[in-house]
This record gives sequence, C-alpha cells and structure tokens, in this order.
Amino acid sequence: MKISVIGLGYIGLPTACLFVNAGHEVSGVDIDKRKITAIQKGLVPFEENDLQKLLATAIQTKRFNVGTNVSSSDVYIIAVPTPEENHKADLRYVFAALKSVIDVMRGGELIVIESTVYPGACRDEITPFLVNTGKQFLLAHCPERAIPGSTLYEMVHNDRIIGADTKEAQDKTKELYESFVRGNLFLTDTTTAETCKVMENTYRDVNIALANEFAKIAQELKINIWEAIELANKHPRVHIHSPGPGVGGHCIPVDPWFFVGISKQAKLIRTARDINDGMPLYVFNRLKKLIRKHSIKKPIVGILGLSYKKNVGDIRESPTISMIKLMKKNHMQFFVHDVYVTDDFEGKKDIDDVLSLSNIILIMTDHDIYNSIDFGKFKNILFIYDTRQCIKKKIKHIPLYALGDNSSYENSTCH
Ligand code: SAJ
Repeated sequence: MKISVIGLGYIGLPTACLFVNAGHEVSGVDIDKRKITAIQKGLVPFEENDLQKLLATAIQTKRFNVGTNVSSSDVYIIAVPTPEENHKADLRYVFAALKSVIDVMRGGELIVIESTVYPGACRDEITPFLVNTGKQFLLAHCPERAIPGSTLYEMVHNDRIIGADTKEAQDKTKELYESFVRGNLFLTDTTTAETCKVMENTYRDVNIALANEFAKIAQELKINIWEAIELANKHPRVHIHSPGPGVGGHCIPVDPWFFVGISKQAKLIRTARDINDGMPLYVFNRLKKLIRKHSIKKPIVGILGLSYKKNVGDIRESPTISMIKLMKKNHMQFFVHDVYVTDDFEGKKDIDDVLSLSNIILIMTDHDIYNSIDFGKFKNILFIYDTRQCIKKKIKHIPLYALGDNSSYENSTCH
C-alpha cells in the first residue's frame, strides 16, 4: 500500500518508519525544509529512544521517501500539530494538510487524522469540508497514545481506538494499523474516538492537579506528601499521581482545554488546568521564602532540568520555562542544566558549572542522573529545593527541602 504521512514530528516520523518496516511504501511530508534535509540524511530532528536506528533501517529499504509535497497515495495520515487557541483546538494545520491531500486525491482514498482534535471535529468540521470538495473519501480518526521516551514500544504494543463513521472506513483503517500494531484495535465512531483521546489526557491532568493540591495541603499540615501518597496508594483502588512543579509537554496542558472550549460543563477540568498552570508560581514563592529563611543576600539559583519530564529532551510547555520567566521578572540570577536538551538556552551550563557557580539548587526535572550527584562536595550550595522527590540519598551539610513537605532534611534522607 502507498501511504503518505503528513507531519514528520514526534508522532508522524515514528509512525511513518513503522509503516515502512511493515512493508508499505511511505512518503513522508513536512513543510519544514530543514527537517526534511535532516531526515534525508538519516538524522532524527529530536530525541526518541531507538528511532534513529529505525529511521536508518527505513531509509535502507528504499520504500521511504521524504519531501515537502504530498503525492498521490492510497492512504493519507495527518499528524500535524493542533495547538490550543482561546481554549479551542486550532485546526489550521489540519486543514492545510487536508487541502494538499485533496489536490492529489483520485477519489475514494482513506484519510486518517492522527492529530488530537476536539470532540466533534471530524463530524462537524472535517467531514463537511471534505464533502464540499466533491471528492469521494473515507475518513477515520486514530489518535496515538504513545508516551515520549517509549514512543516506538507504545506505538506497537498499546491498544488503539479507531473512530470512523462508516463500516468501510473502520475496516480499512483496522487493516492498515494491523500491519504494525500488536495491541488490540477497537472500533467506534469518530466523535467517541476523539472524546477518548481528550479524556485520557484530561484524566491525567485532573489527577496531577489533585496530587498538587494534596501537596499544598500537606505543606500546611506539616507532613510529608510523598510519604502520605505512598501509604494512601497501598489502598487497592487508589492511585494518587505525583505532585510536581507543573505539567508540561505538548499534550496534557493542551488537550483538556478542548473540553473547556466546547462545553460549559467542564468545570473540574478547568480548575485542574488552573491548579497545574499555577504550580511554577507556587514553587517560586516557596523558593523566595526559603531564600529569606536562609538570609541569602545574593541568590544564584542552579536549576536542574529544563525538559518537561524525566529523561527526555523536549522542552515544550516545560514548567522550567515558566520558572525562568518568573526569575527574570524578579531579577534573580540563575543557571540551568539539562543533558537531554541539545539546543542552546539562556543560562545553560554543564552540570559542574551549575553546581559550583550556584548557591541554591532547584530541581525541576527528575532526570535519573541527578540522583547520583554528590551534592555534599559543593560547599557553596546553601540549600536544595527538590520539587520531584528526585534525591533519595543523604546529603551532608546541605538542607534539603521537598515540594509538599514543610520540613528540611538536614544531614538525613529525604523520604
Ligand atoms: N506529571 C506530574 N505528575 C505525574 C505524572 C506526570 O507532574 O504523576 C507531569 C510530568 O512531569 C510532565 C507532565 O505531567 O510535565 C506530562 O507528562 P506525562 O508523562 O504524564 O505525559 P506526556 O505528555 O509525556 O504523554 C501523555 C500521555 N498520556 C497519558 O498518559 C494519558 C501519552 O500516553 C499520550 O500519548 C501523550 O500525552 C499525547 O501525545 O497525547
């Protein structure tokens, strides 16, 4: 089968490679010429485990071509961004992609929207648009569920939902994805599939907001939230998420707004968004209090972790970016370290420089490597504020503070 994948980002590129691997002829399309040049040279323009190897194999097959123009195919897969604009999913890139597809369609081909769209988008906007073109088409929504860092494994092994409003489109899409997905494929209509995808990320956002609220309450109660969560999670039907300095990435802070944009009922969802978006400021205010407590006249904050979560290099919507904005607004000096982020960033330094030039350490991302740092060697560090329960070892001579815990663990283990 000839497949065009439009949008070669975090989802489109691995999807395209998996289809090549499954024996299809794939044409990858992106508007970004630099990205195309990199992919042609076999370089993945972002970090993702094992993708580099899979791309090299895909190129070797000679069944993978990339370029900026869409060519006539049997299937068109749309994997372009859908940013949030005024609490609505901005579908401008989806429609731009659809227009380029329409231009080369013979009629009757399958179009699969993988991009996350608001519930009702296929039925109320995309289908009428396609009908208006006068071309015959089959339409499906098949949202991805893969987690950055394990994208390839999850794309192959996760169960997947296929939404289509005709049996023919459902069956064709199932047959297509069966070529590489080992998880189950469940069939439904487009609006249910769209709703599932947005619900999944909203579920996580609301649960993280609950954990963050618990952390703030624990701080007032003078107990340790991490211990309390660990114990509460011993209940067989309780799974409290982890508090943190905010929710980043391109999905979880974005998708819940799609419900807010379409329904006045989305009150809890909205509150959760506000709680999570407010976490960098909450952390910053506590940091200021700790600076006062330690009477530090010239604070220099060494921020560990720029990416939005552990062991990845993606900085989209990262809480650290919000933290840096707050520091700049308050004229606070800072350095930042992240071994996974390859691009330059203001204040970015090697780990040894950050540790030796700062008098405060603020851990924003729990990269595994931070767990093995011997902080005790750095006599210049006056305290550490760990927002992720990253440090689990004893630190001699340095007070250690945790998010959701009012006590300092001097010379002891932060549990
Ligand atoms: N976070 C917390 N506490 C937690 C869990 C996460 O503060 O208990 C924070 C993380 O540090 C990060 C943010 O939330 O800043 C999001 O990270 P994540 O690991 O929860 O999710 P993503 O954005 O990397 O991937 C999510 C996944 N969705 C769900 O788990 C429901 C993934 O399966 C989706 O495919 C992806 O969004 C997407 O593309 O939609």
